[in-house]
Amino acid sequence: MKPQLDQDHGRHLYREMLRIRRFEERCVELYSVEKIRGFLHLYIGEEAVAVGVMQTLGLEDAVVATYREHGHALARGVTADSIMAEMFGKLEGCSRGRGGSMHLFDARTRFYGGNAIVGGGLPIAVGLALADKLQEREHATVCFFGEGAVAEGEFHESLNLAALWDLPVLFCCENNLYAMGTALERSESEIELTLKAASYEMPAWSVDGMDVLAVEAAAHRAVEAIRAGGGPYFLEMRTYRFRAHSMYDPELYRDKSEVAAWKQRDPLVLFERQLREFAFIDDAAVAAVEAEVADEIDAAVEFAEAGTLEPIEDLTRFVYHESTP
Ligand SMILES: Cc1ncc(C[n+]2csc(CCOP(=O)(O)OP(=O)(O)O)c2C)c(N)n1
Repeated sequence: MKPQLDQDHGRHLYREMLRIRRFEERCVELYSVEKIRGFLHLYIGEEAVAVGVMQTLGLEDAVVATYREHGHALARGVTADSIMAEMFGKLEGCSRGRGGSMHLFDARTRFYGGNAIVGGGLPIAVGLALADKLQEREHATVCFFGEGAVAEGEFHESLNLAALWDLPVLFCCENNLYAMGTALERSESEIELTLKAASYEMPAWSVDGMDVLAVEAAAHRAVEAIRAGGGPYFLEMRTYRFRAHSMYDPELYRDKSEVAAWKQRDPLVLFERQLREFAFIDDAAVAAVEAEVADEIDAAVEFAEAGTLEPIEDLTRFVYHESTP
């Protein structure tokens, strides 16, 4: 973490969070007119986590995420064009239109999904980190997953092997309190997630996931230690999703008042307030970022609209391995 936040970096963080927020708001509109179909899990409310963590990574590091991954992909540098085209199921999408919202993938930025299986990304992250370690590359792998994944065997197997083999991986648990409609305390006997990680002998701490600077500072500390050969780290990001689990969810498991209380801690609003206090932004600067982000998203939608659907002859392509250049 930089000792002092400077204006450029502050504006960059704000802009990155805003890109995710506005991108997903547009996705909701496009979903309602059936331009985007299938599942759509929104990250709105959790933007500070992906943006804060991503600041600590270099291009050679790897990222693994879940099905709620539009924000991670955008913050990682996958272009809005290729993500939107993927949402539309177009060939120009980052997964060739075959993955859709839950399976964004981009080898160029070492973004290894977009994984629809709860907990499924953890063993992938361990494998990537193992490959880096065996090939003596000083890279880190960051794995994002929800707190619902801690109930899966893959969580325990992955943490165990990562610790046993001292692998360079950051387990980043996005604890938004609910796995679909199930509150953490209804599925776990131990709800202090850092204790679970500590039981595998790895450093673990909890972070305010609504505060982008706190996230960045914690991730920076962990990633530096990982790069220095410190083995795996675990961070619990305490966050909240403002929207439904997916597009259809009556949200009977939580009170409206709880949602409203968390919205008081909206990461974008909190950070904007902070930036204004530091005199790093003003109304004109906010308007300029909004306009810039709106242009980027308009262009992405145009790009996706103009994209191509996969020809029917390609239906059975990639069923078996096929090399890509
Ligand atoms: C192995 C597996 N079991 C069940 C599901 C169905 N499912 C999809 S999302 C979800 C909830 C996961 O919650 P969490 O891991 O906390 O992530 P969040 O959605 O809160 O980001 C479940 C149970 C699945 N996709 N994979």
